[in-house]
Amino acid sequence: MNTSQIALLGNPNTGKTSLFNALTGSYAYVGNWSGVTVEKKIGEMRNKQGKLIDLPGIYTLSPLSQDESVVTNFLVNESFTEILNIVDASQLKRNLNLTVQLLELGRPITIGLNMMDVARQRGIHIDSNQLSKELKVPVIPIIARTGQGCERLNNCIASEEKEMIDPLRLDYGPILEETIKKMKDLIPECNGIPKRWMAIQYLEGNSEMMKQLESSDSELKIIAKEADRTLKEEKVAKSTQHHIADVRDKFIQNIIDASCEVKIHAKET
Ligand code: GDP
Ligand code: K
Ligand code: MG
Repeated sequence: MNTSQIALLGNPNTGKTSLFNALTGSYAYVGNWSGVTVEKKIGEMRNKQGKLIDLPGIYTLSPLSQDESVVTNFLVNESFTEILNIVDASQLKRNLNLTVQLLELGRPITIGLNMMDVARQRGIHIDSNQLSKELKVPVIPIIARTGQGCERLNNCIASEEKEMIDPLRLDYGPILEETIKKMKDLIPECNGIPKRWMAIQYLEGNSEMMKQLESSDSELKIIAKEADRTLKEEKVAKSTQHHIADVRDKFIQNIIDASCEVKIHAKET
């Protein structure tokens, strides 16, 4: 038995609870995340290879609600060994937005590609091997409701001691790259979290990250404001947030083009 602590993360309604139940035994410790009324659920993996930590379903790390601030706070301050990111195969584009933010963090991660039956019914064909190659992390297709693929996912999680992976490094263009460099000089060391990730999260308006970086917040704010002004002046984007979203959208679209095929009668991608 090892002591893996696996953080289960994904968008709302993607089958997180179904997968949690498929991977853990009947016993789950339930409490609240400290300071908030958001439920915290931790289950023992069936194969006893570690604990699965259920986190609130979110679309992005930037908190709009208590639920979302729990996740950033967890990623920055709690100890865990790897991430299990559940992704809805029938809503791949929307789901990959969170995945990109997790890949930028550089922690070991496995993707459970859920709702494969729904995707198929909608004429969406996903080449999970290709998707895995594009994202450079394991991608296991599953149907959490029936348990299909969950054994394979379980084996994949349990397979080896996880090492840090190279954080995904998107190019946010000269203005933001220069900004990120300046910010990194001001950001203090924090639990081995990449300073680049903290800078990007700060720039996209993650208020939990701003709270975390309180000590240098006033200086960071000036740099971030300057970047936002320059992006607007040079007509790169409407705002920093829009620019970051654009860069990620392009990256995600390329990945979808390379790994997905949609039949003519499909309703959506
Ligand atoms: P959560 O909100 O992310 O915790 O998702 P749930 O586990 O509650 O699942 C939301 C709904 O999707 C439930 O009705 C599940 O039965 C259903 N569901 C979960 N996984 C699958 C799947 O792979 N295929 C299908 N068709 N339905 C699923
Ligand atoms: K639900
Ligand atoms: Mg749930």
